[in-house]
Amino acid sequence: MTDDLFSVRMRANEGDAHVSGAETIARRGDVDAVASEMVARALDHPRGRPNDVVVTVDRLDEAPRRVRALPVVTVDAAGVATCRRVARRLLERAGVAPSVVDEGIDCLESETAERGAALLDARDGTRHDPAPERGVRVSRLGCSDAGGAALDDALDANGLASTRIRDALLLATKVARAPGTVAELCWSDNPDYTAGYVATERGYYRFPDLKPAGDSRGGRVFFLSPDADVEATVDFLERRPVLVDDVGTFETVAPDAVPSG
Ligand code: WAQ
Ligand code: MG
Repeated sequence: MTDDLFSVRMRANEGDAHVSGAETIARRGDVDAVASEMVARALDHPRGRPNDVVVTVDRLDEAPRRVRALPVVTVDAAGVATCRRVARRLLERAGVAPSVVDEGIDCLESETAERGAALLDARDGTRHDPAPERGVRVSRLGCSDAGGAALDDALDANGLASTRIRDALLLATKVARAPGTVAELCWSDNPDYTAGYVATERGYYRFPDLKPAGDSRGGRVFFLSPDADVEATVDFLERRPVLVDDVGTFETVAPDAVPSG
């Protein structure tokens, strides 16, 4: 089985600037179609006209870990202030110090578009990613056939059928399962997409408005436990293959129902 599975990764640049990237795990017979679809999307990306699209295909050298997708909780809140207040509560509950939540938000609001995520120590905010101008790019993640079908059905049944949400849930699931991570904060750099999420081992908490419409700043921050082995965390995120093979629960909750403490 492993023999037949490949990591497929794409990154596109315009000059030195990152435009887009994508990654999945595909069976040998699907690699060609998956790779050409990634190239087509890269060439037609709203963020820029890449002069450079790199696709990397490599056979997995170990069997993927199989995991269940995080439970999805949509927080029924409106407005950036309310959404950020509840998001902050979740991050603090997961062990992120209040000042480090602010630092995480600053990372997402910085003007430079990174291709990966910032790694911050949850207690003191030390920045741990080896190349902060690039961030850490999570790779080698996908779904099994059964997991992908179950996920698509569940997303559809809950009014969440979207490649963007699907990809984000897969990524957040791998990050939450990584050794040393305690939480993730994300919103898109697409100016029209204001939703974002906080993910912890307990769930993928979606918020409709984590940033104002029209803002083209966004990104990802992974908060690390103070005792994390950073090298092991980065190795897991970049190199250890993970397949989602089952779905979790889906629910919508009022902001006041989101647990704190
Ligand atoms: N590894 C690390 N960081 C990444 C990766 C990756 N594989 N892919 C993207 N990023 C970082 C990078 O800095 C991007 O600029 C940033 O995240 C945003 O990426 O449930 O669409 O693809 O409705 O714009 C949240 C979905 C969507 C909320 C997030 O992110 C919901 C999204 P985008
Ligand atoms: Mg973890």
